[in-house]
Amino acid sequence: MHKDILKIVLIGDGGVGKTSLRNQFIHKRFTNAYKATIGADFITKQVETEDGKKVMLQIWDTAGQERFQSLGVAYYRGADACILVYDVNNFLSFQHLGRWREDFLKQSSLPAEEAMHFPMLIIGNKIDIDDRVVSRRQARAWAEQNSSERMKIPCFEASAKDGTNVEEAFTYIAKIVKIPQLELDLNGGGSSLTLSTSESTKSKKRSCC
Ligand code: G3D
Ligand code: MG
Repeated sequence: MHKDILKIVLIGDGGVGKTSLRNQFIHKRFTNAYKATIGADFITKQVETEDGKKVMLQIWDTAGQERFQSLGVAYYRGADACILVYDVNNFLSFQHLGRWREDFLKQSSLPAEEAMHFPMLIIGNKIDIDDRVVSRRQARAWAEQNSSERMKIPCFEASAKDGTNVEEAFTYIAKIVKIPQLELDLNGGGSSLTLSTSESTKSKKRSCC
């Protein structure tokens, strides 16, 4: 069966830029005007594969409940992938990635076999600020440690402010989610799967570790 709406949850400490990243991806804008989030909500955006298949990304953002150090069962329920966000200028937010990952796996009640291979991607945000304390190497090491044989965690560095790598990261998440229809095509043709948003370019450089 072809699943064409993917629930993607944004996870990470408050202040790392989750809301700003989503705004940049959806509206191509950096703004503070979205601050008063009322409840956890989602926005959908369509991405399109190279061979024309359309996939809807339903991207969930928190309502600030990360301050309680857990996002709750309802937020995580039915997620197809999660994006773990930290701030490259804030070491604690990077250290907390493991805790967020555990919280997700625990609350989503995935069977152990599925939890091991669950699609995840990490974004180190705010690279436009010149005060970095988390290196690419550290991020790569974390991703490797938490990857499984079948599911490698890609890591991106981005800036919600100037847009660097935002579209690339969100689009890439669709690539690592198990979409049976796409897998069939891949197995059959042996082609590589490249995704782009409907209105976007296909030529941007990927900055995944
Ligand atoms: P959150 O949703 O993870 O809690 P927000 O984070 O998106 O609300 O962002 C928290 C603060 O970081 C905001 O600043 C926002 O403008 C800023 N921010 C987010 N992403 C970036 C980025 O890539 N670069 C820079 N320089 N700042 C960013 P305020 O001052 O409004 O709290
Ligand atoms: Mg937010």
